[in-house]
Amino acid sequence: MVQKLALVRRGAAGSNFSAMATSAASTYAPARVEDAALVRGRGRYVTDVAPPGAWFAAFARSSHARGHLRGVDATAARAMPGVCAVLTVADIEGAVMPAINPLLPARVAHNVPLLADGVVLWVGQPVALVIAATLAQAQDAAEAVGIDVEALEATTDHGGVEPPLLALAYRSGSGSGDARMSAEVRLAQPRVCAAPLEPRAIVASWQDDRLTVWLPTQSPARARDDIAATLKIDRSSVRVIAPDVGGAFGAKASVTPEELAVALAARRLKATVRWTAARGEDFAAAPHGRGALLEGRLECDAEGRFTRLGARLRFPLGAWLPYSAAMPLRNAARILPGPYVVPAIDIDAEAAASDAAPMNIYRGAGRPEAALLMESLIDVAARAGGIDPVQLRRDNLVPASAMPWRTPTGETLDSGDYAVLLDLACTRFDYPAERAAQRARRAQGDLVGIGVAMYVEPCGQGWEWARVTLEADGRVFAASGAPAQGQGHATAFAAIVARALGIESRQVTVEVGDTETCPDGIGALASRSIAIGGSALHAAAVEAAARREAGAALPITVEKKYTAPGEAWSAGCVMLRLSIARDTGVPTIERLLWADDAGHIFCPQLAEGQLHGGLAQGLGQALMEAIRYDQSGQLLTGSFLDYTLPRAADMPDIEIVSLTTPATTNLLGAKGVGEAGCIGVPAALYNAAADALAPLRIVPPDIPLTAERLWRTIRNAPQGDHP
Ligand code: SMO
Repeated sequence: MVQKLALVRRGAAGSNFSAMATSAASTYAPARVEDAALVRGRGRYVTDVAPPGAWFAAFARSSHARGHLRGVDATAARAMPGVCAVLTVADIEGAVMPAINPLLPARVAHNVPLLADGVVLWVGQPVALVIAATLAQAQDAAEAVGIDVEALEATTDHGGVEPPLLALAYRSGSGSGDARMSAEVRLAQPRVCAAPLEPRAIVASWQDDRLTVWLPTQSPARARDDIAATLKIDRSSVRVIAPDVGGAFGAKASVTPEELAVALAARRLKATVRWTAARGEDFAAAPHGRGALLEGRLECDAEGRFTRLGARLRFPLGAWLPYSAAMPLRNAARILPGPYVVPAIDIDAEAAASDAAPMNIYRGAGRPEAALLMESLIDVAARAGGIDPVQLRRDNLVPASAMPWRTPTGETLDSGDYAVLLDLACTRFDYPAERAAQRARRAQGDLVGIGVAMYVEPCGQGWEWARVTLEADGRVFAASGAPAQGQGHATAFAAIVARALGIESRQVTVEVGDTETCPDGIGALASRSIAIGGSALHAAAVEAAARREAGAALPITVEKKYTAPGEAWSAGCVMLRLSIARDTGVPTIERLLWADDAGHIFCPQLAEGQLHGGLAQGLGQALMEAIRYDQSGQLLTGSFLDYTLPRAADMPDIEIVSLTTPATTNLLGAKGVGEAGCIGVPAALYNAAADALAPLRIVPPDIPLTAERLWRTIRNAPQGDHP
């Protein structure tokens, strides 16, 4: 059961948007328009668009994490039925993976080829690409490719062998040196996989010296540019289409070697080639997320004010760098102080390669790491100082009157009222009563904890393009460079344009996901689609309306680029009650209250859906999910038999209350909402587990807090206070 989203409005003095914010949400709150097709199996995904006669691709992959590649023998494979071609590194024209986001230059170049060249770098690395008439023929031939490897010792994540490829440091202020309380925390997070319903896939078609690519990507424009650069052709010769996309979560933000190799094969054969990853191929070779080692120290003065935050964040990178590989590190370091006043910081973040699958952004992308470390530090400090953890937070929040707030890492929090957010959560959760009930249950021996976590969520920066067309017959077309992967952009974008034009949402047709018919775009990532993509649409629609008023003849087309002057910072507070069964270790979320401020919300139903989805993934990470490698770099979790995803029955009741402080950094007052559940929920769950175990004087194991790990921890409690 899910409680309806409750809206609490706050006026925002100084926001251009505050006048609009009071009237819009209820008027423009249409039901999702995309669901009728998607929930009836009538979606059109990349694998559905493959034309008859397309060739099938399959990959022969490395079964070693590191080794000399002494030879690849494709003779037998080439002779097998239906086989059209077998490509090895000799056939890919020296193509290497594209450069990474220049926001964070790597210290060394990483010229990782599309197919293994002389060395193998991780288990699952593509070594040869087989093209055949049927999928079975391609797979059979891929198995017949002889891969001769002299195995070498593998470097695991945090193995301490590889020097950091990326490093960041933030230092500012000076610690007062008279810390009354201090807390230290060291937490390890496992790698996780994004596990979208639709795995990676591509259809690449070469015709008349042009390449058309269907790809479930979050960034069609960048995929086009990366494919063009890899194939050394002009980007005007490449069209990328993202049709319906079955989830992405960051793992589809960057192109991967398989996709580029298939595109290259299509050109080489002057044909259409299709590939859909098996689930196991995504486990082994799609980008993973998280995996960081987090260490921190928080110091407070005699009044319980934070005086200094020190941290060392170490991220694994795997064997090659996707475009956004450095983002988790950058985000975790820059937002670590969260919604709090921290006078002095000393933060080091670094990332090193390992002989494992690549790392990339995954829903939250560094924000969950920051929240987990900061929020657990606050709870440890509160416990050490005998202060209520809510009170300690309240005493250190950035006051609303100080907005916009310059953080010690140089970020600018544009808006927010964190004290109101915390009080709202306390009131709705009935925090004092929950504490009283907890005391009573503890007296009876129950292991029950209350977890609190606050978070901030920057929603990305930069620009998006939009195009709005008013047709003579009354139809309106709205096109954006930000595609959709299930979020409901067709619904939300239509609502934004309809409001600006004073028409009904259903009069607006939204077009996204095609580099030929849509304007340029950065893409759907970093919780930026409504704030930035939506603002671009709003601006284009407003100008179209003005031209219509001024008497311009229809049709009218306005194409506009919107650049956000800064990031919009959403925030939230999660409070939950978690019990842990003493005899089995099974954790149960008994209650979860969540106050979230996503700024102005256009479609409450969509925002709520985003919060629920993020919560499911945050819960999965905190309680269940873990990618495991052994010491030799073999992947131990190659299927859903070994890797636990949360299911519907694992979801708790969710009470959501929404606060609105409109963003000041975009035209809509909107903030991010899609990643929030991954940010606040794991930190609150960890803190709840720590609170539950505190009477035993033990700390929780690292996440995931599985029943087994909790049970072992309870069994090993020093004082023997267990059955
Ligand atoms: S992890 Mo998101 O797709 O920026």
